[in-house]
Amino acid sequence: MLVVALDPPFGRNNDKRALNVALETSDFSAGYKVGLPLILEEGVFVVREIKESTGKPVIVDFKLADIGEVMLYTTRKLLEYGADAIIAHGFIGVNGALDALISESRRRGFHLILVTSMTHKDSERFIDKHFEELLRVAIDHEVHGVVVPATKPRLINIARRILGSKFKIYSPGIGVQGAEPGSAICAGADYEIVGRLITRSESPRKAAEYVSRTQRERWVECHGLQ
Ligand code: 3DU
Repeated sequence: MLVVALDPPFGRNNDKRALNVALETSDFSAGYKVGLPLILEEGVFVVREIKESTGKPVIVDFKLADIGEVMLYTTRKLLEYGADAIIAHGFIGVNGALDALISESRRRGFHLILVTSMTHKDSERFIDKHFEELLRVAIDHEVHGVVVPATKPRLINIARRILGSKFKIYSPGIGVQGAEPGSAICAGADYEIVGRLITRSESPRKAAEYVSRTQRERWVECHGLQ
């Protein structure tokens, strides 16, 4: 249920590498998310290093939003470096853009995850106005999952209702951005994406253990034992 977002800097003096944080937290993490900050800091080889050392999948989050050809080239490169999943913006649309990634994900078997809302304030002005249409893009093209913020549990409820159980919901915004660990799981998310609460803590292992335990407790409270 926990995906650790490995965004630098790590620790108080940026004294750790992403791999150390990944290894410390791997008992509690279902996977890792890396973005441009880490790849610019440590190089793209870090994707395979994390994947092979932890045995966990790595989601590469460039929030792609470009013409299909450019997103396809970027994605193929990232797959060469070991990416298991790619995050793209739903708002870019399918024709001439996401269609390239959708067919490549079917061909190559990587997971495509679409952003349908974001945590920052102005997501309401633009992206959120099309939230349900973006969910529809995910359904119509049978992508793996969507990103819906933990800070907007109402949207997670709506997404779960519309998507059913076939699609994964990934929710960032836990900890520093204000949502409580377990709250998105309670609202219907499959995974909580957690960065600084874990990566900047004195002990990433203890922080990840705390998040994971809280998620399990909240799961039982909200959904029963199942
Ligand atoms: O706030 P944190 O340190 O837990 O990091 C959250 C991560 O989730 C970070 O990698 C960011 O790129 C991603 N994310 C959001 O924070 C908000 C969004 O709407 C989408 C992704």
